[in-house]
Amino acid sequence: MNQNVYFISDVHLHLYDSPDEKVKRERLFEFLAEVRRNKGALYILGDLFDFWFEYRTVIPGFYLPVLCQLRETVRAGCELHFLGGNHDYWVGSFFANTLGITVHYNPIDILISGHRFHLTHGDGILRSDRGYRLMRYFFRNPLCIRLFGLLHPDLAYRLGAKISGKSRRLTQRSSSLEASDRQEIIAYGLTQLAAGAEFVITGHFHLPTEFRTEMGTIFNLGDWMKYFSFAYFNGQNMQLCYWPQNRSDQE
Ligand SMILES: [Mn+2]
Repeated sequence: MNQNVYFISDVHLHLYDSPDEKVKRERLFEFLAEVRRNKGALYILGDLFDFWFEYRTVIPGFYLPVLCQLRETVRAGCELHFLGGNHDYWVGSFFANTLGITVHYNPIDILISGHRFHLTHGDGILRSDRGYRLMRYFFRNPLCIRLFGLLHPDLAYRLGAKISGKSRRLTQRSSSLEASDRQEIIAYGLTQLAAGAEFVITGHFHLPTEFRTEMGTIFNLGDWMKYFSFAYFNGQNMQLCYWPQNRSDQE
Protein backbone atom coordinates (compact mmCIF):
# COMPACT_ATOMS: atom_id res chain seq x y z
CA MET A 1 0.00 0.00 0.00
CA ASN A 2 1.32 3.42 -0.91
CA GLN A 3 0.79 5.95 1.78
CA ASN A 4 2.04 9.53 1.88
CA VAL A 5 3.18 10.27 5.40
CA TYR A 6 4.75 13.54 6.50
CA PHE A 7 6.69 14.38 9.66
CA ILE A 8 7.39 17.89 10.86
CA SER A 9 8.43 19.50 14.15
CA ASP A 10 9.71 22.67 15.77
CA VAL A 11 7.76 25.26 13.82
CA HIS A 12 7.72 27.40 17.00
CA LEU A 13 4.80 29.60 15.96
CA HIS A 14 5.05 32.82 17.91
CA LEU A 15 2.34 34.86 19.56
CA TYR A 16 3.41 38.02 17.78
CA ASP A 17 3.82 38.90 14.13
CA SER A 18 7.08 39.65 12.31
CA PRO A 19 8.37 39.29 8.74
CA ASP A 20 10.02 35.95 9.68
CA GLU A 21 6.81 34.76 11.25
CA LYS A 22 4.85 35.54 8.07
CA VAL A 23 7.26 33.48 5.94
CA LYS A 24 7.10 30.61 8.40
CA ARG A 25 3.29 30.65 8.43
CA GLU A 26 2.95 30.94 4.63
CA ARG A 27 5.32 28.02 4.04
CA LEU A 28 3.54 25.97 6.67
CA PHE A 29 0.20 26.59 4.96
CA GLU A 30 1.66 25.60 1.58
CA PHE A 31 3.03 22.46 3.19
CA LEU A 32 -0.38 21.61 4.72
CA ALA A 33 -1.96 22.15 1.30
CA GLU A 34 0.42 19.53 -0.11
CA VAL A 35 -0.51 17.10 2.66
CA ARG A 36 -4.18 17.62 1.69
CA ARG A 37 -3.49 17.26 -2.05
CA ASN A 38 -1.68 13.97 -1.47
CA LYS A 39 -4.28 12.72 1.04
CA GLY A 40 -1.35 12.31 3.40
CA ALA A 41 -1.04 11.59 7.07
CA LEU A 42 0.85 14.13 9.15
CA TYR A 43 2.78 13.58 12.36
CA ILE A 44 3.67 16.79 14.19
CA LEU A 45 6.51 15.89 16.54
CA GLY A 46 6.13 18.74 18.98
CA ASP A 47 6.92 22.43 19.38
CA LEU A 48 4.46 23.47 16.70
CA PHE A 49 3.87 26.44 19.00
CA ASP A 50 6.50 28.44 20.81
CA PHE A 51 4.03 28.34 23.66
CA TRP A 52 0.66 26.66 24.05
CA PHE A 53 -1.30 26.19 27.22
CA GLU A 54 -4.81 24.91 26.87
CA TYR A 55 -7.50 26.44 29.05
CA ARG A 56 -10.89 24.77 29.23
CA THR A 57 -12.69 27.72 27.63
CA VAL A 58 -10.05 30.04 26.20
CA ILE A 59 -8.07 29.56 22.98
CA PRO A 60 -5.35 32.08 21.95
CA GLY A 61 -6.77 34.11 19.07
CA PHE A 62 -3.42 34.76 17.42
CA TYR A 63 -3.15 31.08 16.53
CA LEU A 64 -6.59 31.05 14.84
CA PRO A 65 -5.28 30.95 11.22
CA VAL A 66 -3.11 27.90 11.88
CA LEU A 67 -5.80 26.17 13.93
CA CYS A 68 -8.22 26.65 10.99
CA GLN A 69 -5.66 25.17 8.60
CA LEU A 70 -5.14 22.14 10.83
CA ARG A 71 -8.89 21.58 11.06
CA GLU A 72 -9.29 21.97 7.30
CA THR A 73 -6.59 19.33 6.82
CA VAL A 74 -8.40 16.91 9.12
CA ARG A 75 -11.71 17.64 7.37
CA ALA A 76 -10.08 16.88 4.01
CA GLY A 77 -9.65 13.32 5.27
CA CYS A 78 -6.02 13.49 6.45
CA GLU A 79 -4.95 11.75 9.63
CA LEU A 80 -3.17 14.16 11.98
CA HIS A 81 -1.11 13.22 15.02
CA PHE A 82 0.44 15.55 17.54
CA LEU A 83 3.21 14.61 19.97
CA GLY A 84 3.61 17.21 22.69
CA GLY A 85 6.94 19.04 22.72
CA ASN A 86 8.56 20.90 25.58
CA HIS A 87 6.89 24.15 24.42
CA ASP A 88 3.42 22.78 23.80
CA TYR A 89 3.03 19.72 25.98
CA TRP A 90 -0.18 21.20 27.43
CA VAL A 91 -2.53 20.47 24.56
CA GLY A 92 -5.81 18.92 25.56
CA SER A 93 -9.34 18.16 24.51
CA PHE A 94 -9.52 21.11 22.10
CA PHE A 95 -6.91 19.44 19.91
CA ALA A 96 -8.55 16.05 20.16
CA ASN A 97 -12.25 16.95 20.04
CA THR A 98 -12.50 20.24 18.17
CA LEU A 99 -9.62 19.84 15.73
CA GLY A 100 -9.83 16.04 15.46
CA ILE A 101 -6.09 15.51 15.97
CA THR A 102 -4.82 12.43 17.79
CA VAL A 103 -2.69 13.62 20.70
CA HIS A 104 0.21 11.65 22.20
CA TYR A 105 1.94 12.69 25.41
CA ASN A 106 4.79 10.20 25.24
CA PRO A 107 7.04 8.70 22.55
CA ILE A 108 5.16 6.23 20.35
CA ASP A 109 6.06 3.00 18.56
CA ILE A 110 3.77 2.45 15.58
CA LEU A 111 3.45 0.50 12.37
CA ILE A 112 3.08 2.51 9.16
CA SER A 113 2.55 0.48 5.98
CA GLY A 114 4.09 -2.49 7.82
CA HIS A 115 7.22 -0.58 8.90
CA ARG A 116 8.09 0.01 12.56
CA PHE A 117 8.54 3.63 13.58
CA HIS A 118 9.69 5.12 16.86
CA LEU A 119 8.57 8.75 17.15
CA THR A 120 9.49 11.19 19.90
CA HIS A 121 9.88 14.93 20.31
CA GLY A 122 13.26 14.21 21.89
CA ASP A 123 13.48 16.54 24.87
CA GLY A 124 15.33 14.99 27.81
CA ILE A 125 17.44 12.68 25.62
CA LEU A 126 20.78 14.45 26.10
CA ARG A 127 22.96 13.51 29.05
CA SER A 128 23.36 17.22 29.79
CA ASP A 129 19.56 17.59 30.06
CA ARG A 130 19.54 16.43 33.71
CA GLY A 131 18.31 19.80 35.03
CA TYR A 132 15.70 19.94 32.31
CA ARG A 133 14.41 16.46 33.16
CA LEU A 134 13.76 17.64 36.73
CA MET A 135 11.98 20.76 35.43
CA ARG A 136 9.93 18.60 33.09
CA TYR A 137 8.68 16.61 36.06
CA PHE A 138 7.06 19.78 37.41
CA PHE A 139 5.87 20.97 33.98
CA ARG A 140 4.01 17.69 33.55
CA ASN A 141 2.76 17.37 37.11
CA PRO A 142 -1.08 17.53 37.09
CA LEU A 143 -1.18 19.73 40.21
CA CYS A 144 1.36 22.20 38.76
CA ILE A 145 -0.65 22.30 35.51
CA ARG A 146 -3.85 23.01 37.46
CA LEU A 147 -2.16 25.81 39.39
CA PHE A 148 -0.74 27.40 36.23
CA GLY A 149 -4.25 27.23 34.75
CA LEU A 150 -5.49 29.52 37.53
CA LEU A 151 -3.47 32.39 36.05
CA HIS A 152 -5.27 34.86 33.83
CA PRO A 153 -4.61 33.72 30.20
CA ASP A 154 -2.99 37.05 29.22
CA LEU A 155 -0.53 36.71 32.09
CA ALA A 156 0.03 32.99 31.48
CA TYR A 157 0.85 33.56 27.81
CA ARG A 158 3.11 36.49 28.60
CA LEU A 159 5.02 34.32 31.08
CA GLY A 160 5.04 31.34 28.72
CA ALA A 161 6.36 33.40 25.80
CA LYS A 162 9.09 34.81 28.05
CA ILE A 163 10.23 31.40 29.26
CA SER A 164 10.08 30.01 25.70
CA GLY A 165 12.19 32.91 24.45
CA LYS A 166 14.89 32.00 26.97
CA SER A 167 15.29 28.39 25.84
CA ARG A 168 17.24 29.32 22.74
CA ARG A 169 20.28 27.12 23.32
CA LEU A 170 19.25 24.87 20.45
CA THR A 171 19.15 27.64 17.88
CA GLN A 172 22.40 29.33 18.94
CA ARG A 173 24.91 26.49 19.28
CA SER A 174 28.53 26.32 18.29
CA SER A 175 29.31 23.78 15.59
CA SER A 176 31.14 21.55 18.10
CA LEU A 177 28.06 21.51 20.36
CA GLU A 178 25.93 20.68 17.32
CA ALA A 179 28.23 17.78 16.52
CA SER A 180 28.02 16.38 20.05
CA ASP A 181 24.21 16.80 20.12
CA ARG A 182 24.00 14.98 16.80
CA GLN A 183 26.11 12.13 18.20
CA GLU A 184 23.73 11.76 21.12
CA ILE A 185 20.67 11.78 18.84
CA ILE A 186 22.27 8.97 16.84
CA ALA A 187 23.20 7.06 20.01
CA TYR A 188 19.57 7.31 21.16
CA GLY A 189 18.37 6.24 17.71
CA LEU A 190 20.66 3.22 17.71
CA THR A 191 19.15 1.96 20.98
CA GLN A 192 15.69 2.26 19.41
CA LEU A 193 16.81 0.46 16.25
CA ALA A 194 18.26 -2.31 18.45
CA ALA A 195 14.86 -2.51 20.17
CA GLY A 196 13.22 -3.26 16.82
CA ALA A 197 12.38 0.05 15.16
CA GLU A 198 13.19 0.51 11.48
CA PHE A 199 12.85 4.29 11.49
CA VAL A 200 13.58 6.54 14.46
CA ILE A 201 12.39 10.13 14.16
CA THR A 202 13.14 12.93 16.60
CA GLY A 203 12.46 16.65 16.65
CA HIS A 204 13.62 19.18 19.25
CA PHE A 205 17.28 19.49 18.22
CA HIS A 206 16.81 21.67 15.11
CA LEU A 207 19.53 19.63 13.36
CA PRO A 208 18.37 18.09 10.06
CA THR A 209 19.90 14.60 10.20
CA GLU A 210 19.58 11.43 8.20
CA PHE A 211 21.74 8.56 9.47
CA ARG A 212 21.40 5.22 7.71
CA THR A 213 22.63 1.92 9.13
CA GLU A 214 21.91 -1.69 8.22
CA MET A 215 19.38 -1.87 11.07
CA GLY A 216 17.41 1.17 9.96
CA THR A 217 17.47 4.94 9.68
CA ILE A 218 17.62 7.72 12.25
CA PHE A 219 16.20 11.15 11.46
CA ASN A 220 16.18 14.50 13.13
CA LEU A 221 13.54 16.66 11.50
CA GLY A 222 15.46 19.92 11.76
CA ASP A 223 13.07 22.82 12.15
CA TRP A 224 10.67 25.19 10.40
CA MET A 225 12.54 28.34 11.38
CA LYS A 226 15.92 28.11 9.70
CA TYR A 227 15.82 24.93 7.60
CA PHE A 228 12.13 24.40 6.72
CA SER A 229 12.91 20.70 6.79
CA PHE A 230 10.57 17.73 7.18
CA ALA A 231 10.53 14.01 6.44
CA TYR A 232 8.42 12.23 3.85
CA PHE A 233 7.57 8.51 3.71
CA ASN A 234 6.00 7.04 0.58
CA GLY A 235 5.14 3.69 2.14
CA GLN A 236 8.61 2.26 1.51
CA ASN A 237 11.28 4.92 1.63
CA MET A 238 11.88 7.83 3.94
CA GLN A 239 13.64 10.99 2.94
CA LEU A 240 14.56 14.28 4.53
CA CYS A 241 13.15 17.15 2.45
CA TYR A 242 13.36 20.92 2.48
CA TRP A 243 10.44 23.19 1.63
CA PRO A 244 9.90 24.31 -1.07
CA GLN A 245 12.72 22.59 -3.07
CA ASN A 246 12.49 19.17 -4.69
CA ARG A 247 8.74 19.13 -4.70
CA SER A 248 8.20 17.83 -8.21
CA ASP A 249 9.42 14.29 -7.37
CA GLN A 250 6.76 13.96 -4.66
CA GLU A 251 3.67 14.68 -6.71
MN1 LIG B 1 11.63 21.16 21.66
